[in-house]
Amino acid sequence: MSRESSSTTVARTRAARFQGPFLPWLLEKVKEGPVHFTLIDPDKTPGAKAGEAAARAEELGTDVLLLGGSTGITSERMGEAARSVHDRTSLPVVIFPQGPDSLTDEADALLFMSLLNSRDLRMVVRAQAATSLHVKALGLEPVPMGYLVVAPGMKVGEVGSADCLSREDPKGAAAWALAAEYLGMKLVYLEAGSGAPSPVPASLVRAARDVLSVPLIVGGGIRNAEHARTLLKAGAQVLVTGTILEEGGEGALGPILHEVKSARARAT
Ligand code: 1GP
Repeated sequence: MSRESSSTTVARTRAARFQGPFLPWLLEKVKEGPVHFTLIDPDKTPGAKAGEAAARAEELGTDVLLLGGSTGITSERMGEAARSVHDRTSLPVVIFPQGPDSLTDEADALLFMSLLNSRDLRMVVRAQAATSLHVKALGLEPVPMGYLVVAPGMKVGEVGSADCLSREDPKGAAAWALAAEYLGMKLVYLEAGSGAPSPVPASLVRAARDVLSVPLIVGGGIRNAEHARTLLKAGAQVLVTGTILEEGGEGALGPILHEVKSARARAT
């Protein structure tokens, strides 16, 4: 079903749909303070469950719904999840891709990312070349993003053959982040890996933020308000959490979002 006909059918029941484009919206929003993205894995939280999880996250105050995971996502699964999130929320829905097979025109945008510190050229640029014409045909908004995996890297570090950035080398992290910006990336993401025992160290976040002009996204292992506070203080402009909501942890997501909103209120 086309986007138009599907949205007409359900217009009376769904919340007002986000009107893109996504990147200019995000850049404006980040100017006014930090924001929060919730990551939902359509493999672990499929179909209507994705919409339910997104609605809970929206109620708590998240700003953007990312759909993605490291393995097992087809474009059909991605499409079902994106539709159900659109049905239940008015949040932007953005694909955080595992690869070329997980794309759908039901989303508002795609993080068109390069895992810059991978040893595998497929992760750096070859998969992107294999996918670009398909992205265009789908009419998906591509958002150029430099993706940098920090130790321990978890599953994405493994699947992505990453030479993980050292947790003890802030200058190294700054150099990679700035290289991403100089290559034209509109966003830079420091990723410790989903389920990481602790988030990206504040020293790396601070060093990267000091040299960047584009927004800095930080994710992986953020579990509580203290983590959020520390990363926001170090200069993270977008915090990403996934696991806590997946594990039914609204109790933990609430305080994290409280930190993000407080930092936002202080910034304006
Ligand atoms: C993964 O950074 C995100 O890409 C989310 O990590 O699941 O640890 O919150 P968590």
